[in-house]
Amino acid sequence: MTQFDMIIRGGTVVTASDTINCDVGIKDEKIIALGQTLQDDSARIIDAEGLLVMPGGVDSHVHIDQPSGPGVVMADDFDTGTLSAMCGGNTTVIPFALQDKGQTLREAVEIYHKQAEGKSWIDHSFHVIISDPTPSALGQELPALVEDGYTSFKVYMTYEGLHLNDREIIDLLESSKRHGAFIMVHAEGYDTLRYMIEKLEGEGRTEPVGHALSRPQVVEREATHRAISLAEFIDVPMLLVHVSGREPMEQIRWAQQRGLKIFAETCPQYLLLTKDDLMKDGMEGAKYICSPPPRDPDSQEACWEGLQQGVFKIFSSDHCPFLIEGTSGKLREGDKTKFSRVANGVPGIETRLPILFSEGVKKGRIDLNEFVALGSTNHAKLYGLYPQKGTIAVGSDADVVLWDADKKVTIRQDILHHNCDYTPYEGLEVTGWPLTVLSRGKVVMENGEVTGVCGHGRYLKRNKSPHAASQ
Ligand code: DUC
Ligand code: ZN
Ligand code: ZN
Repeated sequence: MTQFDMIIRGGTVVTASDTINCDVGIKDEKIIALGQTLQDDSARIIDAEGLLVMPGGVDSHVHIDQPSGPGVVMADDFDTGTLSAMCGGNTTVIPFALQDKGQTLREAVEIYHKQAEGKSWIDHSFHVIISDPTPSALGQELPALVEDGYTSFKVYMTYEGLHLNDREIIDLLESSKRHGAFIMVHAEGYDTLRYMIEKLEGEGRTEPVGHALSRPQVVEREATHRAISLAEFIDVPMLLVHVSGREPMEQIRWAQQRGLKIFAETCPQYLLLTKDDLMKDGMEGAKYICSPPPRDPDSQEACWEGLQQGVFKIFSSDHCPFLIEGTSGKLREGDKTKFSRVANGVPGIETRLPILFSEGVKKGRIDLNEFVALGSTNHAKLYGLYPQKGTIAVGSDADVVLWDADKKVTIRQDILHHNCDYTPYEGLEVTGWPLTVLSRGKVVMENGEVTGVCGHGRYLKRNKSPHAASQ
């Protein structure tokens, strides 16, 4: 019997805490040894000389095959979405299962399981979005789902038909505290937003930039503060998703400095895009419509500060892909589509890690270990997947990315594997790119060539978050 199936030889192993030169020994889907010169004549040797050897990325905020309004279809299903994730150096994704009003939470997750079945290239799990917090959803279904490994739930404070009011959020927080669920919040206030949309549309401002004008930072700041206050009121941890700017970031920092267990995430679009992108000619600006909207250079700087200072624990893509061409995507009413009816979201599952590496590590804003923490380890820790996922350690799944830190790539739509028809980062030059990816010990991408198979990915039941309330 061979000791190892595979040895990754001669690379620089980077985890969230250490950078060491060693080999990685893999057997039966797991990492079983880290050592100076591992020997096994019959093992496959992967030469990692000159490369970084890191845990595969964990993208804990992605939308795949999620219904998004009448006639609107997401561009990626589990096949293309997870393929694109894999080619961007990821080995785990956590998409959302959205509960429609009138649906049980269990019915919602079952729909997404069916959509993912046999179609995932890499491992996946699900967060559940609660839009109908009935007594049975909160009293019976939520605890049963937590027991079954669905341990995180997202709430919208924002959209017609999906948003929860304060009392409903309080009830959800209370239930999550009792059952150890971890709550994620989309913090943009429904009422402030409705007011702004009606006002702008009444003035005839229906073009794409109206999206940014309708959601100034105060809309996000107010809701962020309110969400934090409700978490404090019930005494329960909370994570604010896709934080876009200085004002909400400062609310989160304030809460953390007061000792509250408030966690937060930011995303590539808030480092690289601004409101000016939504002002591009004609309907071009619709490509950049996402919520919250991209803001300004000061907010970009604030998001970097948040990443550097630990205000943001995770960096996710919020991949939410809609076609720009045709009428099943962003522009469902063609060039006449009002900003409030443009499908909301940008693609970015494949470009997340290269952007963080190039703009972060290569430009000296974060170090290699912070890169691994923000792109992989902290996601696994927050959402109950660690140490199975998110690190290179004996006993962890052999989910590994071999990264060329010096490879220069110009991001272009035609090099990406998603099914969207554009990238918001067209023409961006990055340094650093994933070359080879292993998912549970299987080489699924080698020197940039896809070698995996659709259907290799498995569903992951998760533990309760170690940060969730009393368990
Ligand atoms: N919220 C998200 O998390 N993603 C896309 C759009 C939205 O509102
Ligand atoms: Zn959201
Ligand atoms: Zn999202």
